[in-house]
Amino acid sequence: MNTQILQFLPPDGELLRTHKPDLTDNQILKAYQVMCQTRHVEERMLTLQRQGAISFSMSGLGEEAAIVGSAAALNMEDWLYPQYRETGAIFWRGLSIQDYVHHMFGNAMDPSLGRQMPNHFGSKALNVVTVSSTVAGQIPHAAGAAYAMKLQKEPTCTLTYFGDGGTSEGDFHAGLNFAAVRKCPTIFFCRNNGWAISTPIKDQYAAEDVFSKGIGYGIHAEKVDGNDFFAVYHATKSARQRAVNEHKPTLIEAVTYRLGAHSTSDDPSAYRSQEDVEAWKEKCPILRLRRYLEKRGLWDTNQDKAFQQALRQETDEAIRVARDTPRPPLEKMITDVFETPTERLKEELSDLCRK
Ligand SMILES: Cc1ncc(C[n+]2csc(CCOP(=O)(O)OP(=O)(O)O)c2C)c(N)n1
Repeated sequence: MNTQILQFLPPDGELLRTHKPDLTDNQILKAYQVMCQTRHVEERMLTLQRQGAISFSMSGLGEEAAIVGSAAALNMEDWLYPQYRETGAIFWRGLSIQDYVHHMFGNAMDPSLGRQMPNHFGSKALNVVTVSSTVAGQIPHAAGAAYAMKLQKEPTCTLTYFGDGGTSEGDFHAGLNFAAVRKCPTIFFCRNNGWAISTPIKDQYAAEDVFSKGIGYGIHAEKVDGNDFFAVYHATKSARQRAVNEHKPTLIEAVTYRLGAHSTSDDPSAYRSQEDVEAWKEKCPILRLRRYLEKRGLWDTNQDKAFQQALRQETDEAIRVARDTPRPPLEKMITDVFETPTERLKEELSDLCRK
């Protein structure tokens, strides 16, 4: 068992000389831009929640390399089963800022018509299965869908995201065991960000790490620096090949840190020290990739300023449009649940409409 953590890009942005990324410069630039877009949009959502414009938000602050690096290593035909923190993955696949903001407002342009909480995104067109709040529930779904892909001889795989907290759920163990025994083309991607709301990893599991649990199930498993875009990309790309060519699942543990609160309903100052947070800020995945791009002459301060400015404008406009978009009609609350709404549901709706 290799307990080494895979790292190619240290915080100074000097890529290991022996590592040759299997990516074009344009793909690396796109990844950087998607990571910046994710951070900017999620920060704006937090502000909107504080203003009372949206009800709730969560972010992948500090985890952008783990999220975008893994999404970038897949093909568009592969399916993603996110947890809720993976806005960057759906942005990588092409969801527009406008569509994301409509969803966060839960307005008439939100595909789930406001019936889901914000951050419960998904897209049929982009093969991203809608987020559901139940921690780890997506893990067996991803294993099962991958099994179906294998039976149908599709050259695709599934990737499911979850946090360190998710590994304590029965669904994690059921999903890994099923995938190992049935040889499912699945990638289990754990964002080990140190916390499950206020529970630190030392109270979450007694093992040294998460990836070793995969070994116990007979699954190829490895641990990567989750703030290193190249390490995450490389591990996920190899996992994809193993999944599609050999029908073997992989567990990847991406070691990172949740820099923000768990959600807008949380205050982390009640349970963790600011020093830890500051120490992890030094390892910022976005800054690290930007240093790399600058060293290679692929990006500079002026380009960054112009890019951030355009990002602000696009987000401002998306927010303006989402604010002006009407709410979904009330009766939509009871559609898409049963083929024909039950009498009880109709009664409840008419009570609501009278109020
Ligand atoms: C089955 C279940 N139990 C509890 C919760 C409440 N809950 C929501 S998120 C969360 C923490 C999850 O932590 P982790 O899996 O580490 O992911 P992270 O939020 O750190 O990304 C909990 C306990 C839930 N949604 N579902």
